[in-house]
Amino acid sequence: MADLTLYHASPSRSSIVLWMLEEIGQPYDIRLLKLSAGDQHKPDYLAINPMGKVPTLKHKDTVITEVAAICTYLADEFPQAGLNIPVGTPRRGIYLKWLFFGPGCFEPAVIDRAAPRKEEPRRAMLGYGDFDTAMNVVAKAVAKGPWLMGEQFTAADVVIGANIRWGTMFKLVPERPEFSAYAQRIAARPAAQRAEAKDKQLAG
Ligand SMILES: N[C@@H](CCC(=O)N[C@@H](CS)C(=O)NCC(=O)O)C(=O)O
Repeated sequence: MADLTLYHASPSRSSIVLWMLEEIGQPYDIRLLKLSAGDQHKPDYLAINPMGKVPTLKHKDTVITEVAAICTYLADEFPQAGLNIPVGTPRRGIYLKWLFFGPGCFEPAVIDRAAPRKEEPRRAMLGYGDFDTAMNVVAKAVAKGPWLMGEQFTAADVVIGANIRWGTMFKLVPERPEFSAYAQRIAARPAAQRAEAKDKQLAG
């Protein structure tokens, strides 16, 4: 039994952690949940993730939920993979900004676009401001490349990159050359390819 166990539904947001685990290169086990069967609301699963959501990651006795928190944790816990910016490095501030921008701004902007509210809230009330600004900020950040932090691929690219990839696939993220070039760079990563192949196999 591996020290790391991913509670996963295939494909879903837990696929982002599957990719992250492939980037980390440590052995892991998968516990597959079927969302359509309501596995995520069963008492044994709610005991580890009371939100009734995937992913959940167990590392020895530590249980972590929330995609971005899991990716941050893994990058810090296994620094030999080179996916974090360590504490004490000024650039860590920018790295953390992107890790929070994913679930805090980019994803809510995309989800609100996909399922619009009856009444548009005031811009000041929305953490992401407005859709176009959120998209522009990320497009500018990935334009130079190859990665958000420059030459170093980090956990922030897993979080933001996954959002761009699925958002583009479902036509929720605008088609922009910056996004497609970045998505292509991600698609060329062996770890992303391994995760995708594994996910397809699991879904089947
Ligand atoms: N904020 C959570 C979101 C997780 C989430 O919404 N997961 C979806 C799958 S994509 C889920 O478990 N849905 C099942 C349900 O809500 O019943 C995270 O970032 O981990």
